[in-house]
Amino acid sequence: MVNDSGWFTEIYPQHGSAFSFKVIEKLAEEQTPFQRIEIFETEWFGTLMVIDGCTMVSDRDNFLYHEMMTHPALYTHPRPERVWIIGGGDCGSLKEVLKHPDVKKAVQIEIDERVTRLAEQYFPELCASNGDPRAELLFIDGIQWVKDAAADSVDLIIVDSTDPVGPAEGLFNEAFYRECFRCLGAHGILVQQSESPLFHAGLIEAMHQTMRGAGFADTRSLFFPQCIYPSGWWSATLAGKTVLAGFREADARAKPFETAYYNAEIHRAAFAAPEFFRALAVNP
Ligand code: AG3
Repeated sequence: MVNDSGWFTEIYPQHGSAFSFKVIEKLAEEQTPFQRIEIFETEWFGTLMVIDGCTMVSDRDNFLYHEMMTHPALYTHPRPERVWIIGGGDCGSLKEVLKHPDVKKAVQIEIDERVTRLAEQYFPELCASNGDPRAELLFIDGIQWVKDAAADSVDLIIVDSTDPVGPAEGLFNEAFYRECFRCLGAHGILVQQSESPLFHAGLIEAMHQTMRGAGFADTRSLFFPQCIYPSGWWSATLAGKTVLAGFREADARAKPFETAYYNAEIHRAAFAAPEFFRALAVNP
């Protein structure tokens, strides 16, 4: 909602706080069968996509999220060739995945085609690699896709979803994680956006337990700043079929592509858990 002075605010009612953007103009608004999508031109953050009142991507800071949702997991896996992105309709994660020359196939499974069509129009930079012959864009239910897929058919599954309410709710439970586990190859990794370490520590802890309950041998969270999301501090959680300690550090140091945030030092630092997480058995 934009107020009379031209500010869009996402309110976090359970946490007595909010984040606002000075809006220049509303560029688009659409109710799809799944959700309400709005696109704003803002004063400093550039173009902003909002879904059901929640901020999704801005031109200015999406690099943080998209780089940290992809490169740490890609450099943790010994040889990631087959990648699925569940959700991620703005194509920002897809673009980062395709920067890895080892990736042979990247399938984006987004339930709402309108997210991608609006991203193509208003976030052309994020969609710049969509024509890559290794990329495939599907507009179907990711939960069903994973259920129908064969065992050992993917190396890395990236769950780039909205908050765990509405269409994304079914992406945060043991049944879904079990299907992911089944589809992953020997050193397979699942990485999922896991909300704010400050606001949603309980959710992160539950994710670790549920992922392990689904059969994963190891789970680990990583942390990064994201000022447009609740609390300004965000996380992603990895679940591995094998131990997740360590990464292909030499490869990360010699990465053959540009990033704005990710590098080998950031990779290492991102997995350091805050002291208050010790009691939660996250990153033991
Ligand atoms: N996915 C994470 C969005 C969660 C933000 N939550 C909120 N604003 N309440 C973003 C999709 C980027 N590809």
